[in-house]
Amino acid sequence: MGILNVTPDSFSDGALYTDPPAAVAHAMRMVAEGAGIVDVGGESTRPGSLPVPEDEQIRRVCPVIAAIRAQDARTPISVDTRSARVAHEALDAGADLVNDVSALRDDPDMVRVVARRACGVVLMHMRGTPTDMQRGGGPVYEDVVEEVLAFLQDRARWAESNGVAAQHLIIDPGLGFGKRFEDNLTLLRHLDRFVATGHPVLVGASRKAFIGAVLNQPVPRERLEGSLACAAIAALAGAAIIRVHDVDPTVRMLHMIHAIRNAR
Ligand code: HH2
Repeated sequence: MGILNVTPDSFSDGALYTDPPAAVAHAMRMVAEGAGIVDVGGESTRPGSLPVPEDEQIRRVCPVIAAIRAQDARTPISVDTRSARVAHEALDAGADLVNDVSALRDDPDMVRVVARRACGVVLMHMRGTPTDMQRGGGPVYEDVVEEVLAFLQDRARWAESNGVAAQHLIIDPGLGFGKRFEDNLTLLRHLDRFVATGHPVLVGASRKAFIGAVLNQPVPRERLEGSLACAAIAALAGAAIIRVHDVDPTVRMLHMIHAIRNAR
């Protein structure tokens, strides 16, 4: 999954793709490099960020989604939003799935939209809100794997009981969203527990602050090697979708893993 942030303020690539032609060109480049999904977002959810009004999100993402769809009829497009109205408009513009970092909690209408449209939906774990989730270094967990797993299973059951088909659900431990630095490493180490639920697992580690903490690298764009290590661990654990900024090196790394795993 290649990331396309149509935002002025995303933590690592803010303002690079606010111009629609530049956004579409970046999407096409990621597809050419091997991205199997393009994730289009109009709201940064970095720690400390504030919500973006729905009209503004729609203005940012819908023309870009429509333009990508016009150039490429095949590659699935997801819309990264917590808003039902943004999801609805994005699906009308040509998106195929909804990536909701609130796991359908923020907008009471979201579950109806994804159930009615019968589209895929990512349920992500987050403790707190983007605005407050990393205050004081992040919340404290007794057992982060058990707690995140229980949350995601609970949200999946709730979505199913509200009409979302089980086969449309994707789960995501939400690296960096209300986690202490070491929680992110623990979640990656025990990703097999999430895979064992039977739901496809999405992992988004790309360029995040915990990688910067391990490698002592404050600049997000300089965190490629750490991001590749996380992606490799996620792939080996059986993650179905890896959300990344740097598609080309990630795809090449995954091809190499695939070749080794298919050797006699
Ligand atoms: N991470 C970010 C945004 N959306 N969605 C899912 N499902 N999983 C993630 O880990 C995830 C996500 C944050 O990364 P990015 O989009 O690069 O930054 P920003 O929120 O600042 O736009």
